[in-house]
Amino acid sequence: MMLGRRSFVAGTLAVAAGLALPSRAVTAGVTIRMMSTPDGSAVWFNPVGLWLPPATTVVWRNGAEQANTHTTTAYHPANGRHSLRIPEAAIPWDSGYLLPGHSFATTLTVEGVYDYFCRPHEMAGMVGRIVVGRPGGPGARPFDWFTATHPDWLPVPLAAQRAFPPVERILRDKVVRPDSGRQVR
Ligand SMILES: [Cu+2]
Repeated sequence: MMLGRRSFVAGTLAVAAGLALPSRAVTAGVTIRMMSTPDGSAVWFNPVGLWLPPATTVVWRNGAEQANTHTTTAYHPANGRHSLRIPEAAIPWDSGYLLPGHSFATTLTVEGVYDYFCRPHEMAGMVGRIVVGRPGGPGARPFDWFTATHPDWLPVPLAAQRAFPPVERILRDKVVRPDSGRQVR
């Protein structure tokens, strides 16, 4: 299972590199680190908010020095009936469990707001937000936008809601680091 995931990541990066030709530019990748305190009492993505131009490859990395297992999982009904918080036309991703030393990559091409979470740590507020190009789509709507039309979807937990940086701050700062106390690494 892990071997397959590494192969997928390698394949994704190879495709991205192959597309990085003058006629079909793909912006070089950025890395989001999956972090935790050694005892797992605090968990976070760094950066937690990010603005990117379309067609940027994003790599989530769980460092080899880390002690916990994480995922990067798009808010999308295909991922365990979570509510939709990425653009309708975007392909949802789910890294599966990443042990320390493992990474996952995907390329975001559709403009809009992308909210994602870590499966084991969503309730602890381990979530992140990426704005690709101009903000818009379900991720730019209030957290309860779907309750009347899709009552079977799962709401975003309150701790996770509080952890997302506002879209306006991401547009202003481009890179949003976690709050103080989570910046030690
Ligand atoms: Cu996690």
